Amino acid sequence: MKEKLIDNAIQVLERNFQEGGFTIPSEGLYPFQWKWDSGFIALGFAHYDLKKAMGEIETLMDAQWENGFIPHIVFHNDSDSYFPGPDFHQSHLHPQASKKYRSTGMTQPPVTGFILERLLEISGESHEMLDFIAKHIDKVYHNHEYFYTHRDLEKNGLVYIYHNWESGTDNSPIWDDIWDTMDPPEYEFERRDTTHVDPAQRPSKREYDHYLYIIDIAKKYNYDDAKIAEHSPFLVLDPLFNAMLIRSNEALIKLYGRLGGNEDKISFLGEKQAQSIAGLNSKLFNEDLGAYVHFDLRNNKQLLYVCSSSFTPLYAGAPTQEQAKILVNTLMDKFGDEGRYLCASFDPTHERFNPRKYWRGPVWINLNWMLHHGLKRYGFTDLAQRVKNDSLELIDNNGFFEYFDSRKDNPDAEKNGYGGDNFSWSAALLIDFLK
Ligand code: 2M8
Repeated sequence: MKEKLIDNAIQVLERNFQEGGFTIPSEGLYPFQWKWDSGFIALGFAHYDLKKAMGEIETLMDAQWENGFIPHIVFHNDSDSYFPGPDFHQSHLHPQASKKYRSTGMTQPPVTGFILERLLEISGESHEMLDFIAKHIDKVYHNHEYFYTHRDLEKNGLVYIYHNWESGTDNSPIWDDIWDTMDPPEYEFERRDTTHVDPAQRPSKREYDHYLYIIDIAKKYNYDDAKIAEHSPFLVLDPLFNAMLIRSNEALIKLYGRLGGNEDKISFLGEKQAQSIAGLNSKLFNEDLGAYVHFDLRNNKQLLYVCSSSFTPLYAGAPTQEQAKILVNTLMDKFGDEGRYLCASFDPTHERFNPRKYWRGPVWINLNWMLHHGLKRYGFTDLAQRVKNDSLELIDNNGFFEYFDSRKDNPDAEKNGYGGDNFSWSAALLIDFLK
């Protein structure tokens, strides 16, 4: 079973690999390069083709802006199978945007630091990979500097996101509270995603109006961070996004140590790291819920929901051992029923849970990968193994889907796989799980 699954996963990655040296998440549905997808995809390649793994990171970093920002989509190529494309996003409005590539003017979770660390491990600490890291690490550092300079409004080490697409968890029920504070215009546009995927598994038209309106506000201010912070109705501290930054800081510190020199950078990262961990634990940990939650900066309140992002600080080593125990209790109470695969993307005991709809309930393999490593880090070995086994079983039974129904006995469909098929990070992370 293992070898067959790996072969099939390799086929998915090879099929999604593009001539320009980057990889799309899924044919038709996502025809460009996405930032955090690209990191996970590189891990899959690294197990059998180091050159492709390096190329994946290189093509992403090539689109970095002068201010250190890395966009969430790089439009290396043209395609009319996706909306909104480059003409809507208009990244050129920002004076420091890449002159070489069109992109979006928003970002995604900063995974690249820890991806570099894992690439080095997978390569068996090869000289080739170490040289590659030496060539690119300053760009990742510059990206972290960008976050701490422009996105840390309260100077407590926590960086904000201004759009739900920056979170990666696009239509999480958590954002419903923010949509309630907005009344965007009714946009006229042609949806493309719903020509590839059953609309029941995708966000609604009205949700898209909100997504587009926030981009229009950002464009009005030429993607200026300070103006966005002043005017965006969506301004959130996300535990997943900040956990990724913390985990990547840790990786950069380790990698700089390995390369030698760079004491100034190590000390900057070390200082920020301590602040970010303290910020996460004081501002985003909710004792009553026993989990990390999101914080709505615009309306100055915690958003009181538990979702798979709530557990990602484990991967970053941010919680104390005591907090880690609390998190595991919450995970088992709400998500851990034996009749379910781990880990639903939103609290299955909550009325807003939807087992089939995108980020409103289904299981995602990248979140499971982080949860697995986070649980292992804190010594919850059996539970970590369960998360891994569940991920493998879902893929083995259904294929390399984008997301999966958490119900083992699913009355709604013959299969548990939803969204895009032949999805790159599901394939890449399966390889990393199995190798
Ligand atoms: C999904 O997001 C895009 C917008 O960025 C979309 O729905 O059009 C999310 O799952 C996101 O996390 C992911 O990076 C992207 C590509 O796989 O698709």
